[in-house]
Amino acid sequence: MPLPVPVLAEGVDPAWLPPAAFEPLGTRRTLIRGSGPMVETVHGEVADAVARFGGRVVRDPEPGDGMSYDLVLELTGASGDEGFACGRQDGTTTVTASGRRGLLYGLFHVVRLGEDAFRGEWAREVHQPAAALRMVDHWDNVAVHPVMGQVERGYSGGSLFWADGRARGELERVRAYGRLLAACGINAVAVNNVNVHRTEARLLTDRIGEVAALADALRPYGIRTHLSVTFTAPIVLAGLETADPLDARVREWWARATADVYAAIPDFGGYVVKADSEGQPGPFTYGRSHADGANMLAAALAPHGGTVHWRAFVYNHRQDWRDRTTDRARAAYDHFVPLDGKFADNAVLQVKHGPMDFQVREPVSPVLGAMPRTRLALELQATQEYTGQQRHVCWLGPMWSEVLRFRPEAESSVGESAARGGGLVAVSNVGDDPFWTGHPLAQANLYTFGRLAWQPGADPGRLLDEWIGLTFPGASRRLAAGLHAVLDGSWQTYEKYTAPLGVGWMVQPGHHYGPSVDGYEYSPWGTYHFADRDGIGVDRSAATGTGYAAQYAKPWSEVYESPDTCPDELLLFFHHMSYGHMLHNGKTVIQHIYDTHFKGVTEVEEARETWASLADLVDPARHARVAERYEEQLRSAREWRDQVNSYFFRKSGVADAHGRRIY
Ligand code: GCV
Repeated sequence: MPLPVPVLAEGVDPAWLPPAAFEPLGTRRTLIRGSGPMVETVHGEVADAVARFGGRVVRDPEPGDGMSYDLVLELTGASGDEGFACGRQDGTTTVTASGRRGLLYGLFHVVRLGEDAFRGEWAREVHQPAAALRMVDHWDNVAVHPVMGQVERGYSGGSLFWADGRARGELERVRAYGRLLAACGINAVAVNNVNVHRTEARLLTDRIGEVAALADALRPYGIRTHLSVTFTAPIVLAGLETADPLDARVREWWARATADVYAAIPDFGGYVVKADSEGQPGPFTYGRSHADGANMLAAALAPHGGTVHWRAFVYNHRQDWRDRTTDRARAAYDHFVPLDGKFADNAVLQVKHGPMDFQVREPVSPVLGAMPRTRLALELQATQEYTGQQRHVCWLGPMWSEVLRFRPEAESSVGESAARGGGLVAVSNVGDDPFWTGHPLAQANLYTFGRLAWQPGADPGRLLDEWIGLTFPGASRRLAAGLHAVLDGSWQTYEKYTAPLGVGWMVQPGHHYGPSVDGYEYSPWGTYHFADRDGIGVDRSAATGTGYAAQYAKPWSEVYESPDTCPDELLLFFHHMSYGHMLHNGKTVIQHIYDTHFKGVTEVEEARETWASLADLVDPARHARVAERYEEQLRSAREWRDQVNSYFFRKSGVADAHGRRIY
């Protein structure tokens, strides 16, 4: 039986799968061959499209039925292969896949191509995802957390999965979410926050049925479900007096608990673990290493084909700002690189893209080039914790692409090694908001992430074209150009009016929205800029600083070591510089700060105008939501400009060369 396409509740935005995107497919004759659940998903999609647009769909006809087809979708096997081949000959476009998910991805490829899928002739192309794991991690709490709320760092309303301590039970919306994810190539979802509190811990055991219901809803779209677990589960859930990873009773408990999980969810993906980090418990309590901790869970998962994603986000968050020897940026490398080669085959070390915490500009984490014998996954943040919290437009495609293309060592880029190793992960930016991502244009971030996980070397601009083509079917040139104008450079615009030259932070403590230059300066979190009357920045050189620059292989260790060769945009991350230091761009540090902050605000003003000019081309609800958010973005950008410029004017005493208003 074809699986019906999920029905969206009134007012919920179809995002990049509006019915109109299916028109080229829906007006044609399609033949589907093969059997199995995913074929039913594909059949349901085509049946829905032809019901709307008047085409036809036929399933496994008798040989010699005499019909000719515009599209043939054929599943030839039942392997785990996710690739597909497609081509067009003699008026028929053919998609073949030997694995079930491949057929679904092939179908969405045809949808993306639109009319082009049915034009001319083209040779058979093979499409294969670079990374086997393409995951979104939800930082969703089951119970509303007193400080972090329902979704930690969530800017899109509540959770799709949980509400006020219980499973939300809106599985049709979850299905629709799975469908959107599949259409951009994502194949795994972790359904709860990595900070695992008391209620959430129980998802592993007596509440596993609630996770199984989500897994059932997501499975038809090729998505495996993962769970964040607490390292102390044996203590908090079973009353053992220890969680020591080398204790036989602990290991046995995990083995049994994991077997029960698989009894409920046979294709369960595995565990995500935040250990010894920001108050979450971990193996250090027992004098054990992170490899000991990860390998214990890997052993429990191995008989069932599961994987543990162990996060490398481990650092001292009880620092004293006067201690200049402790450098948070060094922490992941110092903790994990000595463990290279010690992790089990089904243990993946999940590494944030930068050494700090998803700032608008950070160097690529040196861990990503330093553990050749460990499966590494790259973790990106789609939720815009430090990039405007989905009130600001900040399309992160170009930033992520830069990270993925970076070559920490000669052999491979970050994208290539993550794809070969543990995969690509993004912290989700989705919630129960009618636009899914709060800011409608933030949908482009999730879409771009999925497509980059499939093909890390892809040109992000081309992926944005895809997103525009799907989300706004038949978009006029003016609309497409307008969308590019507001999105293409939005990351750099955001960078201009916030913290300068890679120094980071300068946000309001706690919620991280809006400027506070000294917000974290004297705090225990280890996030400093060290600005004084003479200069700003953190000396991370090997010669005179914390030695962080030496964590990179050559040439990067040398490039970053000296202010002469360090790229401007990272200068203050690596060096403490005088305000009068001349950048490669021909400006002094202080003048660069002033200029970028004025420029950033101007760019937001222009983007707001551009968006206003598109009112006749965009659905009114979507247009209004974006327009309203531009008002806030502009207010906030001006606040950033004034706070940052005033702070550095007062600190340095250096006037703006152009005499603009600085308070
Ligand atoms: C889930 C940052 C965020 C935390 C988050 C943490 C992490 O510190 O502010 O909210 O916790 O990263 O990635 O674990």
